[in-house]
Amino acid sequence: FTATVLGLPRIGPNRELKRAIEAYWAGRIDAAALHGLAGGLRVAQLNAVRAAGLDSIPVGTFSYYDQMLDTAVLLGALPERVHGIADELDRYFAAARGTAEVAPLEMTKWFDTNYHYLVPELSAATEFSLHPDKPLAELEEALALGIPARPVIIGPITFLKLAKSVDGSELLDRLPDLLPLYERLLGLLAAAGARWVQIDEPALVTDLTEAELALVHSTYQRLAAGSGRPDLLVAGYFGRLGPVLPVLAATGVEAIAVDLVAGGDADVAAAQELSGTLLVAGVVDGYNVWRTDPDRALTGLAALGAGGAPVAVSSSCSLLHVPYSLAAEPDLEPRLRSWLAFGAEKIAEIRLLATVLHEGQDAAAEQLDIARTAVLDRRSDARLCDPTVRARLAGLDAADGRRVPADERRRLQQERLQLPPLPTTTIGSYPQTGRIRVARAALRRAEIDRAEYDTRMRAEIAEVIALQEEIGLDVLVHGEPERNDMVQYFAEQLDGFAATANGWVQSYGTRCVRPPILFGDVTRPAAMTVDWITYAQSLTGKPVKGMLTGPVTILAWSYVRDDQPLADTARQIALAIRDETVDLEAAGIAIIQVDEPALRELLPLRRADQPGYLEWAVQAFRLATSGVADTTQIHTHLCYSEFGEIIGAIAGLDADVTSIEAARSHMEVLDDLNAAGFDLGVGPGVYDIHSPRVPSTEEIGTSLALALKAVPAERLWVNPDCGLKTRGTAEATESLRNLVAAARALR
Ligand code: THG
Ligand code: ZN
Repeated sequence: FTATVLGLPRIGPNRELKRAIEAYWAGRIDAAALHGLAGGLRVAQLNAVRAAGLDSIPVGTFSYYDQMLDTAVLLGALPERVHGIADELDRYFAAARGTAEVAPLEMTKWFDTNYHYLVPELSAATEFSLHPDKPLAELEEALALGIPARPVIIGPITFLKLAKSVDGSELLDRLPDLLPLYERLLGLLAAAGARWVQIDEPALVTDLTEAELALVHSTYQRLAAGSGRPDLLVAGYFGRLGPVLPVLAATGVEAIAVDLVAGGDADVAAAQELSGTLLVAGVVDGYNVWRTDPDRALTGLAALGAGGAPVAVSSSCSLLHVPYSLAAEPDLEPRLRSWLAFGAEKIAEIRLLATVLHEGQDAAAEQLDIARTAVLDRRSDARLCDPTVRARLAGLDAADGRRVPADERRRLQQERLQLPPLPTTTIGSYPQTGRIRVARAALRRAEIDRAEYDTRMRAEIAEVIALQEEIGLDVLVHGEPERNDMVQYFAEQLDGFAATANGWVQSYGTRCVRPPILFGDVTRPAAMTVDWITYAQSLTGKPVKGMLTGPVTILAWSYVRDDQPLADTARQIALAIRDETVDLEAAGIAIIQVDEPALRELLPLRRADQPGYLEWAVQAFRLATSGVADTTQIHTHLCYSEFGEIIGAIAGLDADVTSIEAARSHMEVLDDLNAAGFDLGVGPGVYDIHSPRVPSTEEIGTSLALALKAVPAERLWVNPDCGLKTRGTAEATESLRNLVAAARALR
């Protein structure tokens, strides 16, 4: 084949699948209706993709929730606790999101993307068994339409490396038990009519030991040796394959997908040694929204195949990570729009590049010309280079990221704030009430004006402030009723960002986000949060925290520009946040929180690349937070992660107080922080807000006592694990009452 993509989006062009699944959960539609809608979406998509000219089309990247969960089902590896649920679909959703009786699988980040997968739980005792109904059915569905279908499955090495070992056993030791199942599956798919099967092995772009490399070799040699199998395409993506590329090529697999976007040209030299393997060249970025520069792509394609290997044109990774189509964005500013390619447009780019590669430039001269013009036009737009920001950044020196030593700040801040020992606070958001959603919808439909909306949000803030005073918290928040998404909210107010109307991508399960597009130099035309925070502060004598999102998180949750280093973009955002902290301070706000929940997320996959990232990420945070006086207290909040690899960076942030997810790890993170020399204020989350259960005062007291073994009282804060946005008001209130009671008892 000559033109393909590694995977397709699945939520539906208008999030139809999300809505149908949520309707099924709510009991509003039955399983047959859900299956019918899902099948309709798949068939429409397959026909559209074929019409766009791809000659090999991935099937099986559709999912009701997540592809790792699908693989666990395929291999008979759902946890024992859901086995009792008789209905297959309900069992699947129970593993995904839990029920009143059973806990769900954990969820974590899919490599360095903003997608989250469900983590299979495996042990030495897991008995694997093959359940191939889904891949077979989706293959048959596509073949019946005459689609050149290529089933996609997650490979055994990635599956085992990404699963969690519940008994501490080495999961790669289970390869010999899995491989016969993969062999059988390949045979079944071939017998059902699959010419090709794609085996996804993104784990192969991470650092592998020699022993793991040897496993890659033996695994794929074995799968390639089977008879009655389809041709095999092994796909590594999100980075360079490095030493894996020659190893894979020597196994006899027919094709290897190489990511020329995230991996750059790192794999090109090794690819030039090959002549008998089809190289599926990921030259169209599957994780970003920019139109592909055709000349760069063609250069990459030519270099890759220079050794004589056949080359097919592809996306760098699955199109899961980009919105369906620009067709749903008629109102985007036309100039910006001309620089973009979403899913459908990327498929057209791939078709174009494959045509030019095989038939020459004359075969598509007009389209090539349009693409070139757009790429040049983007480079020439003045919004991509704001001399004022550039000059300001050039004029910074190391002192701009530094504050006086932490214990001196602590003394000055305590003098000003007069907080009790073990101060209590919350992370920022309060439950998003029905009233808030109604008001937001009414504003969108222009049923109310901005002034009325602001009045209603102020009423919410007043209520949240009164509630916190009544509960007896020490440091208050305004509750963030006016914010949709903590990144989108700032992107809407900063120059250099554009928002989409319908650019939804799956974050996990049925949850979607609409990442803003960061296209130009970032500037802050006006203060963004000062009115809301000062209003909240006017209602109380207690300190109200200013609430901002940090530069790294804004980057991680946006589509970022690819024409300059991420570090440079981060510093521009940092300056905008810095200006906001200075304005908040001038308005009398004594505590400002700058959240960086995504600090871990952008961590490069390979160790060699990690120190460089952590260096600029920490510098950006310090630039954002060091413009205030020593008497102003900077807080940050981190969540969603294992902090192991970034613990040193957390200390490097130099925030006066860090609130951090800790409840589920039983405060272990505090020992790690101590080991890294961390001596600042810390608020380990004392209960898990992801669960609707109300923690008792005793339970919170026990957590606090545990925390006090690791952290002296003068540095310890008391707070929940994360924001309260997703909780109900009643349970949040009761939990916070217990939290305050536990802190008071300990004082
Ligand atoms: N914002 C952005 N990215 C994120 C998060 C975020 N990535 C990581 C993490 N948080 C993902 N978590 C969520 C949690 C909830 C939702 C999405 C991602 C969610 N979405 C609504 C839905 O799909 O129904 C849509 C929200 C809306 O209408 O704006 O609930 O916080 N950028
Ligand atoms: Zn959090």
